[in-house]
Amino acid sequence: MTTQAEHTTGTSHAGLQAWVDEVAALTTPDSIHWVDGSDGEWDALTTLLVESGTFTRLNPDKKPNSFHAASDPSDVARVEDRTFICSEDERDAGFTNNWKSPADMKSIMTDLYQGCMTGRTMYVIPFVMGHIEADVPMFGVEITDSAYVVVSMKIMARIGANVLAAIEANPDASVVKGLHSVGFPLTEGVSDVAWPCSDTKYIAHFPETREIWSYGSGYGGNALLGKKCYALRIASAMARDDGWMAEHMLILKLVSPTGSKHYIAGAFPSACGKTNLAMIDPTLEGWTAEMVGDDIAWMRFGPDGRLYAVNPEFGLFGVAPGTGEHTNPNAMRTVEKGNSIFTNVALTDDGDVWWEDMTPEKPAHLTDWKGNDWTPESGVPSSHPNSRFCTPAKQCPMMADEYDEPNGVPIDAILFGGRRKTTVPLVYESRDWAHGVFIGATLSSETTAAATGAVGVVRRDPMAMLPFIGYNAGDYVNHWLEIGKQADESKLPKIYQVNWFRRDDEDGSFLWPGFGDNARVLKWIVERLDGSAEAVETPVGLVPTPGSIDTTGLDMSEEQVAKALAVNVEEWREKELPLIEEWFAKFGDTLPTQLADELATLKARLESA
Ligand code: SAT
Ligand code: MN
Repeated sequence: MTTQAEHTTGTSHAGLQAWVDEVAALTTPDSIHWVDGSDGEWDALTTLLVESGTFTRLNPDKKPNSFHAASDPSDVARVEDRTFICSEDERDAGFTNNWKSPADMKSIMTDLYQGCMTGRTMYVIPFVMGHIEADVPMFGVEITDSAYVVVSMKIMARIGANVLAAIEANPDASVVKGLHSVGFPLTEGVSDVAWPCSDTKYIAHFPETREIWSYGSGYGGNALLGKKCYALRIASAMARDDGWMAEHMLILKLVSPTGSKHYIAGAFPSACGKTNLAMIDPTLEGWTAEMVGDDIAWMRFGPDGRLYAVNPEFGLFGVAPGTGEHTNPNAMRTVEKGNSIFTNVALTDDGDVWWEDMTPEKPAHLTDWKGNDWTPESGVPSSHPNSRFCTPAKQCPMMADEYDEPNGVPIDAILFGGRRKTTVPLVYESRDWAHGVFIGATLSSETTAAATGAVGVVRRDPMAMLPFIGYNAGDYVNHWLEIGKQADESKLPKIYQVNWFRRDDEDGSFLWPGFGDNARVLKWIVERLDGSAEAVETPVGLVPTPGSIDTTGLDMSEEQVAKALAVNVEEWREKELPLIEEWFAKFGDTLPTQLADELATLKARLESA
């Protein structure tokens, strides 16, 4: 038996110890701290972060055991142009990723890492994504020089001494190694700042050796290496090799009035209401929803031939602005329980946090995310549009018990959703798995004001994985097709496209109320799975008959529902097809023929319609 005390000094796992020693020799920290994940450690580190000015402790009567952080204004989001897939062969990174050879990237970054932890503590965080009791526990170790990262990782992943003990007990288990530095050494004469970071940033992934090297940023997706870097980019490459799927999906449990349970996974690009759907409060009498996951789903075949999904995360890292009582009461209940970190939101005068649309009425005075006085007349948002709450998933009042199932829940349906003003119906069903893969591979969304660049431009985002596919995008969509071939089609989830955001051509208003009323669409899907709901064949897929969507209690005519469901053949033929052709051309010879065939089928169906 190893004890916790031993863990603070090192590990009996020779390979791991050697790597930690090697990193310490390169980065020259003042001290090394093996993270045990205890509450005492959390107290010590959060106190340290308050003393160093990174954290402001919130009023415990408002948010117990919770903290506010303001980042450097330049370090507020994932940096896609600084994110690299460093496969040996450039082809394996594909057209959706930046690429550098592992040798070149390691040479550049080794120079940056040289002495980069001078004056700092190097933390070693053992973690597991998913359950430690899973058939295949997915271990990782992150080395970081940021205490903010350590405490955020305690919320977002299962970390600590018991994980290290499990790694030591399985010396042959694969362990993803992540190295992170904020890139701000405290050399002679340099004093620390509240949010250390560097203008030089690299987020590098080495899929063949299952390593992640991150430098220069303290922001979530760049620095909490268990999340997008491991659970999506590296895991997608592992999943390709081992016949499973690592996807950017929520997992929802839906219970009907008769008590039947269905599990639904859904992929949505950012700003399409994924978190709100994960925490949906159905407006339909007798229907309840519970959350299993809000961002990432790992799906593997179970012994019964069905696909089982687990949420590999331990916390929620949600966009704060727009989250409020009316849009997502469950998220509000989750953060109110405390034990949370809020980054780049505003502070209220009584030591609480506020962000845009949290409450209909704006507070009279705030300290904004940049530390300036703020009033409703200031004319600028109080919080950064990508400001975040980081909160324990288990605090969510609608968390499903099945979240604790080590091998996950059987998925009945997969949704692909985007934000489209026109063309794409409220919901339609794919004819079969390959057609569903085509729908996912051509998933699109209009850009929003939340990101830089033109607003309202249709951008393709395959399976909502565009920034997260850890290998060649053509191989990735082909892997989806291969998964379908491994299984008995009747056991595979059915695939649906949804679009809550379609507008009326005439007055520009939304054709569908959205939010809790999306449960009406989920109900139709569940009834399709059970074989009771009606659908009509169209060239794009199976669309509900307007009467088969339950509008009880909604002030909506059947004619309006029909508008939301309409397939405009001419619009598809003249506008959508050329966009899909343009998109598929980017895959070059990596486009699977089966998807080229699906496109030809769609074209033929539209032409004969
Ligand atoms: O930016 S993060 O990767 O931390 C979160 C997200 O994009 O969903
Ligand atoms: Mn996400």
